[in-house]
Amino acid sequence: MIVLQMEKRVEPMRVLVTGGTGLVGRAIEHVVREEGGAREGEEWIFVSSKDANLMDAKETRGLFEKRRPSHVIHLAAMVGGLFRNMRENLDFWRNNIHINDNILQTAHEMGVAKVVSCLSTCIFPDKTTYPIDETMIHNGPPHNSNFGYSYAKRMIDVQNRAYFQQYGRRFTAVIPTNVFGPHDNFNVADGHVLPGLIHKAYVAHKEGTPLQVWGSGTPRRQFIYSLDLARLFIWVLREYDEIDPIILSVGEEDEVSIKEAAECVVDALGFKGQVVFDTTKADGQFKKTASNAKLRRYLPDFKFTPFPQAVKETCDWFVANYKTARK
Ligand code: NAP
Ligand code: GFB
Repeated sequence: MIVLQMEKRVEPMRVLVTGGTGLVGRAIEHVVREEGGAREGEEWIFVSSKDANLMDAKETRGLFEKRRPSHVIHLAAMVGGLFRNMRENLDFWRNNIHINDNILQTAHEMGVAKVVSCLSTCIFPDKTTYPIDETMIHNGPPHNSNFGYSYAKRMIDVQNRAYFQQYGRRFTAVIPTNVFGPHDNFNVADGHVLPGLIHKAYVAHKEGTPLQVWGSGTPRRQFIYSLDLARLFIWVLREYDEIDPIILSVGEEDEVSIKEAAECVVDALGFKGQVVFDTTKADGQFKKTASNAKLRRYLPDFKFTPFPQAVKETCDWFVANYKTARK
């Protein structure tokens, strides 16, 4: 474990949040703007691909020269659910490798004090013991459904260690489990399971048709509410001084089956129709149970939003923003 006891920064941070218009970025913006997540004099800048295509080194450099961040929360990525990953492994690899290398190398060249990047619990070895912890990232090949995305994400950890070893750079990463919440990608073909089920249940309710849950419903997942992740992300930026990554997830005991997650969506939307399981569709990884013991050692009292409440808030947001939601 590499722990840096650096003197805490005196002048206020100027934080660049890449991927600032996505699910996680919008949650961090909400916490910063509405929950007093920012401190006196700090500047928080939330950017999207409209500000710079981060797959392009020149555009990345231009963004950093314009914004001159002291800190970076790096979220920007090509992101998708199981089915998009199964279709586009090469693009997930290439796009994310370019984005990540441009961000880290530019942050190094521009003397950024700290970068916090984003891995995922789906990048761990497929054949593994449980619960998974931070030491196991490179212990074997990831699940075949998303090897492109997984290997690209694992390289962030390799790069973080290399920038520290060669230049002493404070580049670290968090490892969120499945995230959901307002501003999610509700596109059924490309998105993740919870926004997909919310979108499908909403349409089924309107059309009086059955809700189609893909797969057997038996796989298990730990879901973290985007607003909880955002609160933890801001703590990591301010207080976490390790180069090694940290898992940000609810506990193993909060893991639910896809069937139970679907039932939660059905309750939240008041769906009364039939629920059917399309077992011709893939199940993906059966489980990727992660331990949050390291997080608990730092933050023993952090309270996660109860899953049913988080699902209800997400459903209410989707219904209220149906016209403009990504779908
Ligand atoms: P998202 O909703 O799909 O948002 C992706 C963000 O990245 C958007 O702001 C997008 O901007 C930006 N982006 C994509 N390609 C870009 C490019 N070439 N140049 C500049 N910006 C680009 O993703 P998310 O769910 O918030 O994920 C955020 C981070 O969390 C990602 O690193 C992801 O791997 C990680 N993560 C997500 C989950 C999950 O379940 N969602 C789980 C674990 C880890 P545009 O809108 O302009 O394209
Ligand atoms: O969120 P998800 O697409 O990705 O969940 P993963 C897939 C699981 O949910 C499978 C079932 O068991 C699917 O059969 N499922 C049921 C559905 N109905 C649906 C639906 O309408 N849409 C979707 N998408 N699934 C991803 C990785 O794995 O985890 C990504 O592939 C990413 O790289 C993400 O890291 C966090 O949880 O299986």
